Amino acid sequence: MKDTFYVTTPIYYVNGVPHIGHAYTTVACDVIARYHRLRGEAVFFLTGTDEHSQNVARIAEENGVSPEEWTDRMIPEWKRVWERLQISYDDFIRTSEERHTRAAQEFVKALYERGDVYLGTYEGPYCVSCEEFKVEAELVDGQCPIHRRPVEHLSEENYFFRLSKYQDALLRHYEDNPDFVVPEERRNEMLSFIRGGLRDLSVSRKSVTWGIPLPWDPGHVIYVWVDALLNYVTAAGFGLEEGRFRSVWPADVHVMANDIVRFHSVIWPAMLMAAGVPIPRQICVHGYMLVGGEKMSKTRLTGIHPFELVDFFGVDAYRYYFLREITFGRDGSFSWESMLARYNADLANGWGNLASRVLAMVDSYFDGVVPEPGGDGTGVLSNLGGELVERFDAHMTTLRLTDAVASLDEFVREANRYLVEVAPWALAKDASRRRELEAVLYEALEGLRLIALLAFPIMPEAAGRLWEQLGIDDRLEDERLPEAGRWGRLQPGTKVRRGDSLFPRLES
Ligand code: ME8
Repeated sequence: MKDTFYVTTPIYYVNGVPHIGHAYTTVACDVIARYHRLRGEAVFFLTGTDEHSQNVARIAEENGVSPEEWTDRMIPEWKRVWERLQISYDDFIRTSEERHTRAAQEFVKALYERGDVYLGTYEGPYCVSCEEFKVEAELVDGQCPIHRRPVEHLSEENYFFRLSKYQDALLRHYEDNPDFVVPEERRNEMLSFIRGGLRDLSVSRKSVTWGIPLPWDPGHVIYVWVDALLNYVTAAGFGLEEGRFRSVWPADVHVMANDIVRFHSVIWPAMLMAAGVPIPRQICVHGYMLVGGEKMSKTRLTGIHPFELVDFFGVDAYRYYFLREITFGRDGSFSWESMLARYNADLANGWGNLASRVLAMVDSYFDGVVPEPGGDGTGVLSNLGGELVERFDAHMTTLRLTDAVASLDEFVREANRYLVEVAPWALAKDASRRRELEAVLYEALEGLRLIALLAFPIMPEAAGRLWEQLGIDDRLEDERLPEAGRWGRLQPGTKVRRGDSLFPRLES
């Protein structure tokens, strides 16, 4: 029985190193995975690499090594970036691994045996950068509209998948599952694409040798996109570990940018239908990271390496910035200026300042010991905190990641405003108002506890440091919602530990 929340990134081509576009998807998936763990769910978070691409074969050749050597050399580069960005993937699949190649062969063989794969000839344009069969009408001046590079003209024997046969079944699936593709604009695009009529799809290449051979006709290799999509089932144990496969599949959400949504929301579900395997629950599409108004890309050498930013801003700010600044689902640009401005305004002045002023007051007014809460339980922050936990959960579970992050940031602002309003520093001067002072600082500390808890999926290191400063014995990674989200769990008498500022101000 399915009992595991399963989230995936695309598996990336390893013809280069990651840029902030790849990291955007991967960080988003990590936040989703971490949040579901916080809710106490079993989670399977998968990422990996797509290795059988002609682009990989070419760059290997240019560098005078075999594709295998090239990919072996690139994998540590990718893993190094994910490690530094605190990506908590549960598995990293490489399509060159035997567990993948064997199960992928099983899958295509099943389609062949069911009569959904037949031999034919493909004639037409092909973009190697997209690894995609194109139609003439899509081309701009004979070039791929996405990569602005000349296409190849292929004429070769291919095996075809009867994609056209699944047109009606796909339309029905979209109707029965209105949230299958989000956001809605993307769903509508895919619906009109399907309604426009589906052509059968080449699923093998004869003139290519870098790939997985077709089991019944090893003169062909599996078309790289079919090979790649299958990673989502092969990593879940398809064909090899049936018990595990049943507990994990179908995937809850495949996350990606708009460039590859057609593969995921048309071809992939049709392949699964043909094989009699359940369809993933959701395809979630985010926008492009733009450079000079165009999609940042490896091919066009406009990629920025994540470390260029992490070295200056730190990992937490990096993760926070992109989710907060670029509305999840929309295109957006990065700039140093906006990142610096947001860092200082939100994180240094907002989050960092809240934590340091509250902890400093607890230190000086209560010797660093968490005071007793107010008796009436009607504090401003306790009400807001309850709402926050609910709102945050609703946003996260519907993948409105920017709204989730923004709601937390808004709570930080409210907390800072509250402190200015009640002015505990003034209360502290009046001995008769000691009880009020206690209640206010308890509210503020408990607010900080909620902030650390909900920020944990987004900024794991900073949240951990804040948690430690609050002096809570239980480990943050062991906390579970909804219990941990209830107001008032911070124990009076706990000794806080003032530490370094969470987000020191940065100058350009
Ligand atoms: O397409 N903005 O791999 P890929 C936002 N191997 N996201 C971006 C981006 C940008 N400028 N550039 C890349 C492939 N991405 C296939 C996938 S999956 C079965 C096979 C992210 O290395 C985004 O998630 O070209 C996009 O969909 C993906 O990287 C494409 O990665």
